[in-house]
Amino acid sequence: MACQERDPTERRIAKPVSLVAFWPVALYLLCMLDEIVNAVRNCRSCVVLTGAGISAESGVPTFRGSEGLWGKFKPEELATMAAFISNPKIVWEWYKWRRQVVGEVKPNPGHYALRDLQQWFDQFTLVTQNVDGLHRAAGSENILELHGNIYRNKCLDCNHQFSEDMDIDPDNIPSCPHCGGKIRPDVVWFGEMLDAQIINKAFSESEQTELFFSIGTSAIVHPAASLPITAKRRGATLVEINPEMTPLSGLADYYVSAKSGEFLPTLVERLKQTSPPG
Ligand code: BV8
Ligand code: ZN
Repeated sequence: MACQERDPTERRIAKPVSLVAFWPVALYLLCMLDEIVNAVRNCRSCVVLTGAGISAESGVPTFRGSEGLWGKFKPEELATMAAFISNPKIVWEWYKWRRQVVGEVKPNPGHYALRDLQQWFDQFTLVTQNVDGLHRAAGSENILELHGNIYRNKCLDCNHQFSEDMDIDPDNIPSCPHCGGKIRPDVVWFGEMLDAQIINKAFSESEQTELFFSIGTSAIVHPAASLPITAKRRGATLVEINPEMTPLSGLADYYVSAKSGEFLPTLVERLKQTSPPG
């Protein structure tokens, strides 16, 4: 369902540059910014999908960036049941390393801007692929964590949930007191189904939303990558924010090649200037 006032056939692309050297492009970016401000003002509902990119400026390695590798392993190789069955020690060492990294960082201005953006909408849903918990730490509400949360633990066999402050020793992985199964991180591994309630909610919101932001995701991992496509097919205005183009960029009404920690605060600032919420 599209917002008023936007010509659906028109697609706009903006590249941030230093204002001095390329004022025409900067002007272009400002126009783009104002059009996105208009879209926000004319829409009552919004879904935001985030990926590792929104946490990059907090110091959390992305998956596909060069720093996404852990030792010689690709995330897709470690974040699987097969890897855990064949080598639970190395998988737990990876998750302990990531818990430590995430435990030492703070949300960045991109996370806080999304917390604030919520107030311009009657219906706002924040859907994240990230397991780092930084959206919640920034104070966002109504978050759908599609792929789980790195701090939580559960039993491999009976799915019993265990408290977050369980300290796991990869050399001596604790067993479930209920069924004896091994304790694993409560995240969704490749090849595993997502929580039906969470993914169904994400799709139903994406089917009804007027505005959809895809932020800091390479838009490759499914079913998450299908959410913006579903929204666009239902007539929503699609905005993508990513310094690099993705398979989604061709479909976006507005592709903003920018860092989320820089563009989102600018957007919220502009909204505060032009149309205070409420
Ligand atoms: C499933 C939790 C049923 C664990 C994760 C259809 C087609 C093809 C394949 C499939 C398909 N359906 C299912 C599959 C298989 C698979 C899949 O999609 N594979 C991919 C690799 C093709 N999907 C699954 O297995 C899913 N389960 O479908 O079950 C089923 C099962 C079997 C077969 C059929 C159906 C489960 C997927 C969830 C896996 N778990 N994470 C953990 O974290 O340890 S996925 C994990 O990787 C993340 O959660 C995230 O989803 C993904 C990484 O993607 P991004 O977050 O986008 O990060 P990435 O590094 O790739 O990109 C970062 C982007 O940010 C870049 O574009 C960069 O330019 C940008 N950026 C950088 N800096 C900034 C920035 N942007 C803005 N600002 C900045 N400063
Ligand atoms: Zn158990």
